[in-house]
Amino acid sequence: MLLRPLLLLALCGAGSAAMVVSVSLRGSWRIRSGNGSLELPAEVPGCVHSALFHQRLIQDPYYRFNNLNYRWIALDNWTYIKKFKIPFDVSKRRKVNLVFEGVDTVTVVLLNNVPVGETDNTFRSYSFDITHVVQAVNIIEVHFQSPVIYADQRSKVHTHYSVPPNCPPRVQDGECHVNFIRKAQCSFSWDWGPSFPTQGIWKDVRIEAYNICHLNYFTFTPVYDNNIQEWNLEIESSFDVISSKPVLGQAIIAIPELKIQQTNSVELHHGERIVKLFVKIDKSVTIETWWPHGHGNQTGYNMTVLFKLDGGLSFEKSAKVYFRTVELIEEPIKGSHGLSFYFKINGLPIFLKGSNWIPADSFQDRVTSALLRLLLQSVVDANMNVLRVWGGGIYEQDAFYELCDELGIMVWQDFMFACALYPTDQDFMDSVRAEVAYQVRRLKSHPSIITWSGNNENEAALVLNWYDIQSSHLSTYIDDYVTLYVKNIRRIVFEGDQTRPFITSSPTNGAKSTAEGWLSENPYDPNYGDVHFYDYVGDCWNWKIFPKARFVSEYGYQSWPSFSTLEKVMQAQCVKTETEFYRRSRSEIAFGEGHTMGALYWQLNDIWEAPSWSSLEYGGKWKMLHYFARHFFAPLLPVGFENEGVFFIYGVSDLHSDHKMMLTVRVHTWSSLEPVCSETTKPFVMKAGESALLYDKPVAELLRGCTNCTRQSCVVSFYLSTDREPLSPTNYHFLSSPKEAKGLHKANITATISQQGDTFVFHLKTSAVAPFVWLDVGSIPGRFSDNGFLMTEKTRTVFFYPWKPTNESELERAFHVTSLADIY
Ligand code: BMA
Repeated sequence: MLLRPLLLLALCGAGSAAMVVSVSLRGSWRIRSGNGSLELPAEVPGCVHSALFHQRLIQDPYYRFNNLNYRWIALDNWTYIKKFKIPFDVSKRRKVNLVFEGVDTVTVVLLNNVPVGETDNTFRSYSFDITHVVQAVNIIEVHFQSPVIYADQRSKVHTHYSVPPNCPPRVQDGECHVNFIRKAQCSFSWDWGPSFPTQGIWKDVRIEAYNICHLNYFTFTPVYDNNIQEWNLEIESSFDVISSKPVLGQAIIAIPELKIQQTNSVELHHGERIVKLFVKIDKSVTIETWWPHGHGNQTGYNMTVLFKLDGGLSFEKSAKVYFRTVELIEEPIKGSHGLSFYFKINGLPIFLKGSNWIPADSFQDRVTSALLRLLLQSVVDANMNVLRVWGGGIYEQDAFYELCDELGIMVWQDFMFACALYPTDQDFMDSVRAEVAYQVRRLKSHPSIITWSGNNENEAALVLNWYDIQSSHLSTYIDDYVTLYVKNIRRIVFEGDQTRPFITSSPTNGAKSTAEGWLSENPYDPNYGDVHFYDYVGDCWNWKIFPKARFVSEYGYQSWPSFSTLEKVMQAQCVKTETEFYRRSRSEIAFGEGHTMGALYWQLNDIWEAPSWSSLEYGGKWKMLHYFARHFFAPLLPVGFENEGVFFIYGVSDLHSDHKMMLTVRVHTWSSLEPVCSETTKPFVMKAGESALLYDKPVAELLRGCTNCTRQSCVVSFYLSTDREPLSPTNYHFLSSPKEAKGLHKANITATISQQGDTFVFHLKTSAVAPFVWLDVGSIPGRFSDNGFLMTEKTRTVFFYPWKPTNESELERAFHVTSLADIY
């Protein structure tokens, strides 16, 4: 049976020969294994694994050890096949292209048995001229080569020197030489993810036919001219002009809310033509800028650009335009050697609070807009304002960046290179160049993206010699590094976009790395650039082990998903201690170190169900860490810690204005639900965008004032408030390890559940003080307003926000509560 393709007409006088016709080839295809023993239906966009699973030819690839059982899938060479009819007279079209928005990865494309193109890069689009091959009825075949075999072959032909690492650690059961293929680096396995080297047409595919000209791409960037303090808009469009005569017409740009209506004449000559349009926005027009979450609105303006060309041909593009500036400030700091490293958005220094994003699934066809919305909503719900799209995964789909724009999530966008050295052969570099130019063009109009970054940890890998390179060979690898990230990626980024900074690596020393030939001796220098910090040996409840760095773009601890509460305890508390240390270090220099302006823990999300560093489970359920993040990233936060027997509380404010408030400090005994003492400071002014010391008292003195309190029998809580309302979450400080707590009873915690609209109210009652109270409703999707908390009062109300319809009795049946004393 012939499949009926979807026909889309570009805006123009219908029936006109000028019109551009677009035929989607999405939907039903067939796939065939290398030797033809398997042939089955497959959806496009999609991948082979998903097709096999949907046809029940394999189990869920994530089940038990199926990553090993199904290794054969990636080792085979699959073919995607589709027979389709062209629903118009192709002979009347002078140019017909076959366009792939994304192919994963290495293929030869045949149309009617004629090779029409090849692909080798997941991260770019391809357009193949099929004018002389296309017929009324066609067969397209996309012959994939196993990515594992391809990578292996490429590494073998790279004979002059090796490009490490060869293989991932054995425990990961992964594949080798992923650095030789432009595909999600984590698809060959990572330390939190399985090896599923997918094959498939993972994005849209279509046929475009035209006679006169065709709009290849459309992109734009708002640019702020600092000298005259005026916004401009730079719009770039690329046309393929078939007509030998120049095509004349007009480009009409309209942004009604800004009262902009501008008409430019255009004249398109034969060939690939780039049209650049500039819109000067008059100073008298008030523009509301885009702000990160927690700092203001995400105002955007609807823009249409209409190209009205000769012969009734027209192209229209609509987009949302957002205005914001971003600067990366690296300047000397008084009292410290080194340079600052922080971002100013719209001129305001912003502390970046967030985490690192990895692909939400090994199989991208399972990542829906709804899932992205759920995960990204959880980002802002936890008071984060930034995500780093980590370089071992993928450049995310458009919906991801659109949601980040809408929700005010800043994006630190890595290029997709991670924890490896890379070849710089001509064809590898050609592929990378096309990838970078394409991605910059695709993504640069998003205000959410605040910086480009060349790679993940490759500066460190090279200079700290992770791969045991002989020193006599080092210069070759350094040359390759500079060729790839500086002479190519950086150059191409700046050709396409000068509105945001470019960092060569993460971690890096920034300007210092640049000055030292792009590779600093120690990219982890706390006085320059960003650092990554992992320490699984030291006591992570002790803030003294953490680096007082300018910016910490990765740090974290592992935990199990749902089934083990104990691990979650550890992970949440460790990341809390570390993040609070970074936030309180924002305004101070101690022994030359400090002015920390970013804390992005590793990692936000999971690619499958496994123990990992994530705060969200696969599917989006909040771990205890994510509930903690909501508190430790709160805009106004009191942070408590001890130094040399003295208890300190700092206030941290991310607010834009000064506020008058008070600090209340309470001491509770583990054995009673009444605080044993409480003190409230005089009102003081918490300065905007600062951290400041609010309170200090020797612990002995604090305890002396509270009857019978010892470090083991008591715990401290504290919060900021006006005389009417609390302004911050209630934070707490353990005076000894909770496992040494004296007087801590097993708490009997009960809940009555009622419904209020879409929300469920949990009225909790406890018989005793309970640390780390963990409420669980099993597999009912949703999140609580708070969880993992210290319950020092008899009752507490917590809300449950379901993500799917549920009811009281279902929740009652699933409800389970634990606290620390249930585990120890
Ligand atoms: C970081 C990341 C990843 C890794 C994580 C945990 O450095 O860049 O490579 O998954 O550590 O080990």
